[in-house]
Amino acid sequence: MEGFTIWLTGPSGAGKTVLAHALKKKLKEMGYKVEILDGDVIRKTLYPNLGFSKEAREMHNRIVIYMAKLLSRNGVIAIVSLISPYRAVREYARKEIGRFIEVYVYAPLEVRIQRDPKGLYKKAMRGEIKGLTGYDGVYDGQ
Ligand code: GGZ
Repeated sequence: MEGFTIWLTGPSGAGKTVLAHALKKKLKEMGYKVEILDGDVIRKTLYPNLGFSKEAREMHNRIVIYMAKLLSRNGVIAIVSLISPYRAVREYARKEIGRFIEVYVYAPLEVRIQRDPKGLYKKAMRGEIKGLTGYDGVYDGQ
């Protein structure tokens, strides 16, 4: 069978990674080949010091698009878990990958602040990090 890409986008702490793993489990049980492309994991593995400027995010997102494209056209379901805050980049992903489902994963700010597994919202509120998507960083909606 042909593969496809499920693109999970949305702010930090919305639940993309948890959803990606639940989806993977379900799809594997159904007999599909599945890979998760997680933005945070790819960053840590390939370029841990990249940062979060618009240029850095766009370059990183394009690398993930390329990976998803290769997997999708080789019979794998690629589940992408990536903030991917720029609509233009998500549109480029749709065009490049072709077989593509975009899912906006959302949880209200108070829930994200409550979850805050890495303490990023706390850091953003203290002004220790800037541009946290979902707090003071941009997210281009649908
Ligand atoms: C956004 C940040 C930031 C800032 C650290 N802004 O939710 P997480 O913690 O576990 O995953 C996020 C990860 C970057 O994710 P992506 O590669 O998906 O982002 S993007 O598509 O925008 O390139 C988050 C953490 O890094 N993190 N500082 N300022 N996310």
